[in-house]
Amino acid sequence: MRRAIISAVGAIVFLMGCDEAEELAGEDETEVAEVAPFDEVSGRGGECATMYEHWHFEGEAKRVEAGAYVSFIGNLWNDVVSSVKVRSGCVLNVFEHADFAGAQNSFQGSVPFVGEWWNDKISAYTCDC
Ligand SMILES: [Ca+2]
Repeated sequence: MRRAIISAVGAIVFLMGCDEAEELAGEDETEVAEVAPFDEVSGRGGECATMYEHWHFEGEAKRVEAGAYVSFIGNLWNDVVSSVKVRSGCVLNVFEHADFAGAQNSFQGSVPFVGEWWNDKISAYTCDC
């Protein structure tokens, strides 16, 4: 009888250990980045920039190819962009309205916030390296 009790306690301790391990595993980030980060050293990938839904490069990400000439960003992304990362040596030109109309601005480097005025306004863009 005593042996059975000891075994039961041992099993409970073992199970608690498993739960703890599962909890730790559950803390892993499950989000998978849709856009590979720039390789600043090799400059590989042909990316010119990445645009983000939220400031500080959060939310959905949209990859911009070098040489992009996009007169309309698309319904999903229209008036959405809040931060951008532009590859070293490249320039992202943005426009307030479709067909490169309205206000115009250029971004270089890492821009954690495009600014109060440009926030959720970009509708067209070009990107050159
Ligand atoms: Ca707009």
